[in-house]
Amino acid sequence: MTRSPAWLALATAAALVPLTPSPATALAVPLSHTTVPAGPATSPVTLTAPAPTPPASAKNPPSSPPAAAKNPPPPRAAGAGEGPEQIVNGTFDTGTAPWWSTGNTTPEVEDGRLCADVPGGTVNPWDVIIGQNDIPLVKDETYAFSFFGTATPGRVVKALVQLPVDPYTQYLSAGPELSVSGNTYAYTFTSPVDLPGAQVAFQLGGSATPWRFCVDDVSLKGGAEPDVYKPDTGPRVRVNMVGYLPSGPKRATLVTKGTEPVSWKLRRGGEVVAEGETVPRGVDGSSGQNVHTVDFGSVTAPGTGYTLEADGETSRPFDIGAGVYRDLGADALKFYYTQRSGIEILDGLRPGYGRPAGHSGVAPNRGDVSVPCQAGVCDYTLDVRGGWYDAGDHGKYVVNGGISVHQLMSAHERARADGIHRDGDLDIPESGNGVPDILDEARWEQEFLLSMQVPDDKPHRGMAHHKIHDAAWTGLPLLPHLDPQPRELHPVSTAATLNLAATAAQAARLFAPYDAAFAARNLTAARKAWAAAKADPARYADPADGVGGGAYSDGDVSDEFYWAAAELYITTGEKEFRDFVLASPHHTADIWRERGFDWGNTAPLGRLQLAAVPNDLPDRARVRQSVLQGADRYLAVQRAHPYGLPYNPPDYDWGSNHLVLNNMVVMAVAHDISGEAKYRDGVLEGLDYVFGRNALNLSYVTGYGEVASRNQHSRWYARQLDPSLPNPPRGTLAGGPNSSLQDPLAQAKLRGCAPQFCYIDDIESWSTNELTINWNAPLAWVASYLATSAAPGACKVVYTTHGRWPDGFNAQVTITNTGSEPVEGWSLAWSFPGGQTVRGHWNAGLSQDGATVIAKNLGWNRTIEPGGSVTFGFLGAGVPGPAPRPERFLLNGTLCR
Ligand code: 9MR
Repeated sequence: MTRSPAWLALATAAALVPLTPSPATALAVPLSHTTVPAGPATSPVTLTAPAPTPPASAKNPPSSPPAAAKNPPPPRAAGAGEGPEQIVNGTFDTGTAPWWSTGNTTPEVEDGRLCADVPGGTVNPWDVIIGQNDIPLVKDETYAFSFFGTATPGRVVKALVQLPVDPYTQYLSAGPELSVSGNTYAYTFTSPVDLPGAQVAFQLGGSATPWRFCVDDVSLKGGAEPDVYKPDTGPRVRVNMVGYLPSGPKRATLVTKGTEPVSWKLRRGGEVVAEGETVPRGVDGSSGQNVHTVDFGSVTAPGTGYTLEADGETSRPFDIGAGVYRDLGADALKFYYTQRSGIEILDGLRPGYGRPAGHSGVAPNRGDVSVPCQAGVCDYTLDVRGGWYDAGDHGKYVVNGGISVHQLMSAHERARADGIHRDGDLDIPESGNGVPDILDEARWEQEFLLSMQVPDDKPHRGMAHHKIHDAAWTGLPLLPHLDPQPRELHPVSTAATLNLAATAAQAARLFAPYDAAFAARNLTAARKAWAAAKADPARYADPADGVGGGAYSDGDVSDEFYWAAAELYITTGEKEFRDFVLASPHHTADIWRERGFDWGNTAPLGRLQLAAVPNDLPDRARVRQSVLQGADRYLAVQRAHPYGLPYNPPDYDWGSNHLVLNNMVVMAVAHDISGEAKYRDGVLEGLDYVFGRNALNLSYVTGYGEVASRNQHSRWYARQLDPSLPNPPRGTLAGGPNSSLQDPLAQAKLRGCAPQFCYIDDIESWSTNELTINWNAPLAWVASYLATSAAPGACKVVYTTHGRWPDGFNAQVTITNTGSEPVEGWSLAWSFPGGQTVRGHWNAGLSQDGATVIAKNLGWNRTIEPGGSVTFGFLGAGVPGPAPRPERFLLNGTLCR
């Protein structure tokens, strides 16, 4: 459950602050000897000894300027607007002087820019440098530093303004990720020292392979105002820009200085349809804003173009309608196809997103058909092609893949009787194969997870490799098939092994009706993984293994054990797994963290599954009750929050949007269990935050709402960097506010942000604005829940198993009409939790498709009068394993409780 620190913080390299300062000093050669009054023209001249800077050096400025300081510049007033340019020849109009470089690269002017071939095979950023010295800095003055840079292929570099001698104190340290097409980067900093001879340096080393760097318009201007980033937050009335369900809560938030109630008006087409007074809520800690709330829940009339007015401001328009989320489920799921590795993405299926297969053994790719381990880790290669790319990088990680594929399968398992996930609904290559597309999509990942399991004849057999990714980080943009990096398998871990056990056990039961062999393969893999994890229960991924891919380390896997045991128990009903579940501390502990659950906190997955999926656990009633307790906690947080957020830690986590959504998953399961409307309302109000009722007035889902995230960090949806590439597809969730600001852009723009403001829709902000498979998964789950969460019908179903024998059973079903109107021409749907199938039947016609059964009246019993019932029965066949009663029944499409 513990986390590694940052993936890229380790990587970006390695970094803003070198962890192991090297004493090595690079030789620097002047680019133009005319300006350097030293040494014979043939021998390199050392101008400076560029080297790393120790951490936090800016706090320890040198006590006196270096002796070389001869002509300190005249002091200037701080903040005096645009100050004078301090860089000499930053536009390279007059050649390369006075820029210098280390001896291992030879900059030249090309098309008006300074360009240089950067050698491969260096280790540290400071092994290759291009710089300029003798730049005066004035204490307390704020400077604006900017440049245009490109890297071919893309690379992270270091851009520094620093002391040119030991201890190389950095006054500005940025780690921009340069792309092939190039970008302008701008930063501000305030100098903590008076220093006549500072250095501007581009540290370019640390790459295994050679690349080309170009830079232009390098500028350092003194006296600039500090760069205060002010997002455009539009009108101060914040609503769900996508809309509100007629049957759901309808709240909005007003940002205002006022502390007294003000009047609000809801308008449609110029007409006032409702009005009232706001409720002052004081200063909200998550935004730092003084806010009021508006409740217009009494309005239920469907319509488009509603606006809400208060305090002289008019909200962005929104709809009220039963269909406002109609496409959300499919859009959130379609995201996975374009994340696929190892297969061509067909433009015909995703116009604008077509691309060749990534990492399928075609140069310049160097994977994933026969991937070796990192040096010293194993002596074999694995074919691990396929799966989904985790995020905006090309890595594939078992722990993150695990929770993602689990949530997709769970969305389907929950709603099989509802029939909302169908074959053909996602436009994927497998559409039309008779299997619901959501399962086909899940299988794409599950096959990859299976391939990460260590073969039987190798050490650590049965365990899963933690991850496979590039040997070094790549820059943006970079389409998957163009990634030239070597790919490596990383060591096995208990966490990855348990993710495999859990998802394979789940896949075994979900694929059984469609592909018995695949189901059996999964069950075998799950059992093997479980045994391997039990035998090696504390093999943790190294938190420092974050170069070229995320670390995803987790030093407590007792929760992964619990989740895997729960899935294995549900699938097999076996005592070993039941006993493990019952003995696990996670089975009874309060596991409902306010911060939500995620790949590193998986106990809630086990608990939710045991509560939601039919099984014979002896304390299942208590387990179900515990979900309501968790949901009540999130409801309480939400009620206290003036933006209606069921998540309110003092600092927001990486990927906070999916943590918000996962808290909503708990509420949704509580609603399924109890039928209490307050839980569904909680889910709906949580969505308001995601779709614009927030401090930034922004929808975090691409294509949803008038103003929405669209520049999520990705190497292939990189339109912000290369107009020939697309933005992320509609239905892509941005990670969202992250108080830790791990990336340089966020650090430059968002410093000091209140939690909700720690977000920027910029492709460079990988710590606030990435997209991932595990973030879209709860969005897809919640959308799928919404499509099946309408108020229950006036009916009750009693399903009784009268007899069970080794390969069969006899069941009777009674439907009671608890309403006041007759039910005409009824049909009843359910799905079998185990591998049950219908054989003979009486008093109703039964048909089965996959696990789902539909029972239809026989004409003579087509009417169920108010208060009346019908009873029918059937003979069923079972497969080995548990065959619990189905629990979810839909009568003519509405749920019976
Ligand atoms: O989402 C991950 C977050 O929970 C971790 O705290 C963070 C540091 O390990 O890593 C995040 O995951 C990133 C991964 O390491 C690499 N691919 C992109 C992921 C999302 O930013």
